[in-house]
Amino acid sequence: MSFSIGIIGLPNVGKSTLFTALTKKQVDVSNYPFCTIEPNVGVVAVPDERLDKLAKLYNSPKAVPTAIEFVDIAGLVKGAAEGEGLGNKFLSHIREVDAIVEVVRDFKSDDIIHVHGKIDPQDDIKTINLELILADLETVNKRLDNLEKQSKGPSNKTLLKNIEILKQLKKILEDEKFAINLNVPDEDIRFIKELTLLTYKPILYVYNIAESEINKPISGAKEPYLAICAKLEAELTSLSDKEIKEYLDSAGIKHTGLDKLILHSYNLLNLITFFTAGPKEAHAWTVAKGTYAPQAAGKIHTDFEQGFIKAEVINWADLIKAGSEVLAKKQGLMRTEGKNYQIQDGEVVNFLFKH
Ligand SMILES: Nc1nc2c(ncn2[C@@H]2O[C@H](COP(=O)(O)OP(=O)(O)OP(=O)(O)O)[C@@H](O)[C@H]2O)c(=O)[nH]1
Ligand SMILES: [Mg+2]
Repeated sequence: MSFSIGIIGLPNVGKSTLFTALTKKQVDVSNYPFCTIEPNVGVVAVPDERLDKLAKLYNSPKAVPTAIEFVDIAGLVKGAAEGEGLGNKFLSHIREVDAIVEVVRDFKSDDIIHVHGKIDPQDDIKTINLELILADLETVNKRLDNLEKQSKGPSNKTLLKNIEILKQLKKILEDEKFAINLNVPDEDIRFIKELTLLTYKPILYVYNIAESEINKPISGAKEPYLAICAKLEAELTSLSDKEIKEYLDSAGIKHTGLDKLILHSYNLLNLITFFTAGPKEAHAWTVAKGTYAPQAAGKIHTDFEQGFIKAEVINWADLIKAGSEVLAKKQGLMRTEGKNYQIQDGEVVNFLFKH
């Protein structure tokens, strides 16, 4: 299983330009057996300097980064929720992703048509977000109808509670707010997640700006956001690593816009990264926050989960500071944890299991 980010926005705003730039950073997919490879899906490595440092420490010839999928979704137009443009088909593509990157155009060009005839990113965001809200409202109304019919039968506590949640969601959406704004106890989140609402997904706004505007703050931008020049990023991907480094140094920045986009997107998903490292390879793995040690082991191999005995765990920075695993053990920095331990972000783990 890998996590996916859908790139959405009005037509002609630079989604495919960004996507194509991202696909230049495609990982070697043979390391990621569960990835779906379709033309509009790009599997991209998540840059992580912790992994690079661990690979160095262990002299691992290979470093396998964790990866996320980006999905290039066709442009959305006003009225999509009623089937305008590619309409529902396109909305169903968004339903399948774990988080959304919403691209808005903030660059001027007489050659490239803007569907609304003017450059107004805030207004574009309103248009798109309203379509997402309307699509969700339809989902909620359908489900509500359905459950209300069922509630005419023998009464059932869960059913009544779910109807109540749907009514609250309906109210929020009718106020043109996102479903994510609804506060419910943890136990009810599952029901809401099953509805696969578009406005319950984490979202990042990407302002596609002109190259000349880079480093200028955007006033009134919708949070959380990132400003990127898609065209420049696309050009950068054809440079060598050395040339990119020179460019970054001369511009006085640490990461390319594309790397920032990948990192921000990864962070949106609320995941953690843990590492395994040895003489063959250093490997970064992704799991949801709160994952227990055996399930984290299962991410590597199902046998690891079934035969799980214990895990030796150390924070990556402590390990680097100690200088080696042996020295870390001597200093008592490596802990042994059992099946009720939740793996934390940045930990290096040795799983011990019986065959
Ligand atoms: N000047 C400039 N042009 C850009 C930039 N980003 C994209 N473009 C141009 O805008 C046009 C549309 O870009 P695409 O990436 O195809 O847009 P899209 O959002 O995928 O469009 P649809 O797939 O039709 O929804 C292309 O001609 C791009 O070269 C930019 O940052 N600056
Ligand atoms: Mg496109």
